[in-house]
Amino acid sequence: MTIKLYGVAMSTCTAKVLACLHEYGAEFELVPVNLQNGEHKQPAFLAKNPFGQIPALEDGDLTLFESRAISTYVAEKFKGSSCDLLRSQNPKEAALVKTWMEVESQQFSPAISPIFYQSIIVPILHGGSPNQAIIDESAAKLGKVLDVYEKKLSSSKYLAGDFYSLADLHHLTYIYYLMKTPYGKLINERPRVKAWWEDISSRPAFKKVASGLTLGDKN
Ligand code: GS8
Repeated sequence: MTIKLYGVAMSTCTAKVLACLHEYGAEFELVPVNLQNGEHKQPAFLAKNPFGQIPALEDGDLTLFESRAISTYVAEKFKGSSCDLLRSQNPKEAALVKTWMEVESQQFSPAISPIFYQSIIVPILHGGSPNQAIIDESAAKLGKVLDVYEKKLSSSKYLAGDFYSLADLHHLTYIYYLMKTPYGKLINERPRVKAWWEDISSRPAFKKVASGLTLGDKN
């Protein structure tokens, strides 16, 4: 039975899972959810994610939500085929992957998501003006997180070691959108972070996804 991913290609969280599915060459169907008409708040979708947010995944009788948990499931399910983004054969590497996945979720994401929301979502979807105070505070926080990354990336090519992992992959979609804003300088002014970004964003699996990340593009 084909995996069904419910979401939209331009959403950061959906695209994160799409990048993971493409890394494994997994067969799946992307089932669009109409956020404009509130489909994600209707009972049929709430049965998949009671918090009413995309993405959700169905694999046979399994229903999952939370993009990081979904991508972890995908990586577990398909491991051993072409790649192993969780490094499950090596407990130490696997622990480092989990550590940096937590860093993405607990440090990086809370700092970058308000910049994304204020710079891209507020003007486009709500027709409003970005709150510069929120952006400035978040940019300062993100800069501190990226200073840690800059140091880490001087001792290894990727975050968890000298191998691409789910920890790196989870950063892709937010940074992709950040690079469309003036705050892309936070990446560009840190040479190792910049080189890491250029490397991870050039992977064929992500290129397939990046073309769908169209929020903020001029029509
Ligand atoms: C966040 C999901 C989320 O914010 C995850 O899956 O990682 N921690 C969760 N989804 C947003 C779209 S962001 O791509 C969403 O569904 N927004 C609509 C809403 O909240 O009503």
